[in-house]
Amino acid sequence: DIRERTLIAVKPDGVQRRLVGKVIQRFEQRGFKLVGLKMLQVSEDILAQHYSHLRAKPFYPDLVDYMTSGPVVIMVWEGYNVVQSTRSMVGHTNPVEAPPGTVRGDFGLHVSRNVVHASDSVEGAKGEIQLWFQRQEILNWESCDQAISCE
Ligand code: YYY
Ligand code: MG
Repeated sequence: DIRERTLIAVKPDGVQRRLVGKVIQRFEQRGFKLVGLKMLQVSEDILAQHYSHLRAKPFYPDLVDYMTSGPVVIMVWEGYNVVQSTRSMVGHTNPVEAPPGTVRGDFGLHVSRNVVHASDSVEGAKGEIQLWFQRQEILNWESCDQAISCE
């Protein structure tokens, strides 16, 4: 599906370390289309929904502290197989296991400071995009290189 979408976020450590541009550049270069982008201070409420599957984990309180420690940049990216492709570009959750060339493998040091978030399934992405974005914040623009980018 060429209209597949995913939610990508540069987490507070990535913003603090001035990695926002580098992260965006990777997905642009790969050929994906940016259709939503904003910077915000995350609330505990939205985080509790976003990470509801992790609420019982021992690291959850630290995860909340980390994710609310400063602004994040959240984005919606669109394109063919964007969920799977961006997951592989982001790399394993634990940067130690993420190969060089991936965002976490190139920029991350520790599982609790792993620079970015990326949705892990098409269904999950739909829910996350609804949670983080209003409908009118996502732009359906046509790119001039459609033939090249398989749109
Ligand atoms: O999707 P992904 O971010 O790769 O991993 P998840 O299993 O969804 O965990 C979300 C988030 O939780 C992870 O990016 C860092 C944090 N975390 C942690 O701090 N310590 C762990 N042992 C596992 C996950
Ligand atoms: Mg996840």
